[in-house]
Amino acid sequence: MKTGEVRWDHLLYNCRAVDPRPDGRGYAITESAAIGIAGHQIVFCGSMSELPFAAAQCAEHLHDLAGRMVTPGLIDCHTHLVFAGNRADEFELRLGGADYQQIARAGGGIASTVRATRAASDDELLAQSLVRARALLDDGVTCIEIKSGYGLNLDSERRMLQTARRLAAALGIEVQATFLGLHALPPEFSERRDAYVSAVIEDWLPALHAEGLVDAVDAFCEGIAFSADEVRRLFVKARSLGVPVKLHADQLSDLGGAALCAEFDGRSADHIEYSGPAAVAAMAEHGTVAVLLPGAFYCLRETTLPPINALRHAGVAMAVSTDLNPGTSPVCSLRMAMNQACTLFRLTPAETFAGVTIHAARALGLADRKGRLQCGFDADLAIWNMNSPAELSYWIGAPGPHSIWIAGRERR
Ligand code: DI6
Ligand code: FE
Repeated sequence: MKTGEVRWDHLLYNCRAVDPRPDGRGYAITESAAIGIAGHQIVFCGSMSELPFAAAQCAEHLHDLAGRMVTPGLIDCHTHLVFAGNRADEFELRLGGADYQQIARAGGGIASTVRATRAASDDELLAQSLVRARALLDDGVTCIEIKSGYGLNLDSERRMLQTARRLAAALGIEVQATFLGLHALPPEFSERRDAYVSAVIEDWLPALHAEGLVDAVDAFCEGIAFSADEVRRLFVKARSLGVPVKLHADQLSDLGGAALCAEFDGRSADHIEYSGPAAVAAMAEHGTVAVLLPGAFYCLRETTLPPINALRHAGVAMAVSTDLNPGTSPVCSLRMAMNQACTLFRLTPAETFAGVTIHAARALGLADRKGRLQCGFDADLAIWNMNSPAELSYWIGAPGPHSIWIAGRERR
């Protein structure tokens, strides 16, 4: 390459680059840093003094970041943000003394969001969901996972997954769509439980997978939802189709869900408040990420903590996510979940930062190209008016990032 030749599309310089460390111990910080972007990728990340040419000759577009902090774009690896309506009425009932499981058994809960979601038109569903997705982006998020599970019939589950794809296109971000057919038993199957489970496993999953709508499979393994045996059948089918699995596991009770998920080399076991030592050992052995969802813990006033110390000592990667959903976690801010992870679960801010970057990427199978500021990774960045990465977890309701970059393009 000759001196003076323009090589990259963008050079961001005069910044503090903060990368997570996989062990969650501190941060990898580069002062006076520069980040080169070509196409959708990071092609340089290091000290300005290591640039191959004078800054002006490195790239077509130069961006002086005036000392701001740059992190990988945040990743929200567990959301249910596609749905219609909301459940503020149940919030009031719970404050009046009803509990989540009682409301669910009385036909409220997930079933009430299913009614609203089925009734919404495609465009209404997209419009209502876009508001929530935009709120996440405004908070520094550049990659989102979205689950189905409020359709609970083939057509409405398909519409939810298609809405996730339309959201990705509308926002220009990467969205992973997860099929969560085994979320709740829909009313029309209330007397035919086995028929529902079989329809999801034998018919809907293969059909939606064949349509290219399924990036992963999830289920709600719980007393008020589906048993470990039913989930096992689902996972066997998913494996035969080559679809990765993950699980809502051990959230309200210990049905052995996290261990089951690990047994199937699950990408993540999520919630895990009631998981025991065997589950932690299985997750460590199989490299299954623990996705911690403190928003649901907070909203349900749960008191049983996930086994954080055991996970830490076993070296299980811990991700942090919003669980954004209308029932148990109407949390539209990943930084709020970061704060809750520190305050409620006693994660360190450095662990929490790793939990929304490198480990969240791993929970989505994207660890080779998202969640880090490294050459060859996607140019998904968040630029903050902050000095220290601990501020990401510390502030509550503070202004969002100065700007974000997604796939090499600046937003906002
Ligand atoms: N666990 C949860 O916390 C959400 N789904 C799940 O499987 C709750 C979903 C809802 O109440 O709408
Ligand atoms: Fe969830």
